[in-house]
Amino acid sequence: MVVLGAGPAGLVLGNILVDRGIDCVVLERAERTHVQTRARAGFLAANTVRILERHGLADGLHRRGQLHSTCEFRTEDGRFRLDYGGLGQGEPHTVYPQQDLVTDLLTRFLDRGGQIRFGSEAVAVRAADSERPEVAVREADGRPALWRARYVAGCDGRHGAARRSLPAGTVRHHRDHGVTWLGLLAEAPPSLDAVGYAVHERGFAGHMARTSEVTRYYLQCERGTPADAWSEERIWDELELRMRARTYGPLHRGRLVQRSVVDLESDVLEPLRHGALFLVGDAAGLISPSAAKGANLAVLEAEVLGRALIDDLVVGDSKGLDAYSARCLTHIWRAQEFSHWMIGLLHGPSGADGESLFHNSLRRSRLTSLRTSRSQQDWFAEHYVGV
Ligand code: RFL
Repeated sequence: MVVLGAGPAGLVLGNILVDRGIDCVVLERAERTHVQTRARAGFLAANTVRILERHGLADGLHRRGQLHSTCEFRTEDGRFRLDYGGLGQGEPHTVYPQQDLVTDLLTRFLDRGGQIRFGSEAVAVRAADSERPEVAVREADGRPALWRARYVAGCDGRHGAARRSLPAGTVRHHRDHGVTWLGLLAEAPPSLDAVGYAVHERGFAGHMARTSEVTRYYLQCERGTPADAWSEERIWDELELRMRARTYGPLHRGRLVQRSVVDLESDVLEPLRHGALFLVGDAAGLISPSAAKGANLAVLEAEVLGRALIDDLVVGDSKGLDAYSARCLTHIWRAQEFSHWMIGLLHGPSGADGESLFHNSLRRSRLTSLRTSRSQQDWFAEHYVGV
């Protein structure tokens, strides 16, 4: 088995396979330190935690992760909180930085005897109609190599080789939501004990705890804004303005240690299987970070594929592999639908024309429903924490 990419998808899959004695190599383009320090996600759904527990991969998150179950909306109509951990299915998030999870998964994979080659970049995958699939690789020293395996898992993200190697006729559903966020990581403790969503006429601002010393913030900006366009002071001033710090209290400021520009985009590829090649995680579909679903879907899909591969390779039952694409697409589309709904909840056009006014009034009405309707709150909680 060849797995492309050592992100959450590739490493969960690799762990599930080596744990059952299936020969598996992970090819990773980047160096180990890069993989272990890349800060991205942080909110793990309850089902993600259960999957990781089932495969003996949850020790670190239980030791160092924090349960999180409240979000706060700040809008032109005031603020309200939802204790979503007590609504819907009654499940909290576990906040655990993605780079810590990846480090745990990597350590466990190597302990279990898994093989990983850092600095090995997959260049092309020939698996769609081949009996003996091949992965062409550029090794760390620049030399070409060829890996052959029964199956290939494309867990190499949105810019990986798996996506580039798909046969003509693969369908790509795509949406550019027309919204851009500046993603920020601050060396500062969280400023509120909740996920903060600020809806403001100047644009969205978000606050998400990562650890007791690190907080992620998002600031909606114009499309095309370079990551370094704003000074730190301007960013903090703008965050405080949109989060209405004068009314609700100042933010804990700190050094901004990471900035990235995120154009909110979603896509889903269909099908997720092409002969012996399976797409998993961001390689299968990209989901905007508005509802924090990407890493959770990656873990879920890795488990679905891992179990199906075990059935096929150990017991000779290929039904799970045949059903992989349809099964995952059902989960992916539910997450996409909620994520899309969140984008509509948190952003509105800035103009004063009739269409913008109409859209913003709908958004306010949606927030009012969320504030006042118990059934709407249960629906929100179930989809917010669920994958
Ligand atoms: P990854 O994590 O991108 O890993 C892919 C790996 O493949 C390697 N690679 C290759 N290796 C070999 N050959 C090639 N040709 C290769 N090309 C690439 C890469 O180096 C990398 O190591 O994909 P994976 O495993 O599918 O995991 C997906 C998640 O990382 C992603 O969905 C999340 O980070 C999304 N996301 C969030 N998801 C959540 O569930 N909760 C969150 O709170 C959350 N916050 C976020 C996020 C994504 C963000 N970014 C990227 C915009 C916050 C941010 C800012």
